[in-house]
Amino acid sequence: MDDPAGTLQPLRQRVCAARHIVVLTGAGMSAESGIPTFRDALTGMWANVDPMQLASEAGFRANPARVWAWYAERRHGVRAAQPNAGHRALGDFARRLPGRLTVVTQNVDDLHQRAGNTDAIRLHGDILQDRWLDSCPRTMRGSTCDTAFAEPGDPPICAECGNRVRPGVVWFGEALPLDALTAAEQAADACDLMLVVGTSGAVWPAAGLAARARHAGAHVAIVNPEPSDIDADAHQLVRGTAAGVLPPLFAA
Ligand code: BJW
Repeated sequence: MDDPAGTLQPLRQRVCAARHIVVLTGAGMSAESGIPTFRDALTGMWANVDPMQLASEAGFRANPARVWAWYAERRHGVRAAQPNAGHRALGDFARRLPGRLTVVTQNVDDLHQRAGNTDAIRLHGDILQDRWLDSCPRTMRGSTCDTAFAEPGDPPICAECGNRVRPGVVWFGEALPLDALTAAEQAADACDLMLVVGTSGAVWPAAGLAARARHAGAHVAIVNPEPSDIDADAHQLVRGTAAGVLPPLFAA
């Protein structure tokens, strides 16, 4: 969408006039980079699987090899992907006008960072990082889990105590990183414009940030080709894709 009819013009004027903009992104932000969303009916990663089997601690403990393999495949996809025109528009804007834009993302890929939003707030972790599954059971004895090995296809484990390595993402039922959530809430409270891009608004507490920003006085616009669960929290709905809508909105 390069907006020949000028339908984006009023929102572009808000972008130009805003003192501080928050862009809250979800999986749709990276869809045009070739990374599948979760809940889209035909193409989403969860179209045919139970999310709790793949994105919960219980699911990992029940079948670590299956979950590890799913994440390994996704990591491969993330490394192979490139930021799309939407990511680049936000990165260019931040470089041009430092301090005017905060990107808050639910995405676990690194495409915002690679596009130039190096300080993007990550609510749901980082798929390219690992961490130990359990708090280290060896700490009391003065050492820590630090030696990992793995059978092919299995997640690495501590050679001494069997503690497993897991992906560094936030699964259902787990707390979001407190520093990231606090920073996102503060940004939502302080911004005068929030754009919500490519999220179904199905997952909390991220989904609550739009209503929070609106309550604090911001203009809220949702960019999504489809309806989302939080459309009622927005002043404005823009039916388009991230790579189509963001470049004309954030152009120099
Ligand atoms: C395009 C496009 C294009 C397509 N351009 N757009 C309050 C009420 C009810 C439930 C809860 C609540 N508070 C907490 C809960 C429970 C739960 C929750 O929200 N459940 C709901 C499902 C009901 N939340 C949690 O468990 C959270 N933890 C928590 O609250 O802990 C409390 C606690 C406190 C203290 C101690 C302990 C606990 C954690 C949530 C973690 C979410 N994790 C996942 C997986 C991450 C790892 C991984 O990647 O594998 O995060 S789930 C998954 O959903 C992923 C995403 O970040 C997240 C959101 O999905 P997203 O981004 O919206 O994607 P989709 O697929 O849903 O939507 C894509 C959209 O893009 C669609 O709308 C398309 O139309 C659009 N689109 N192409 C623009 N080109």
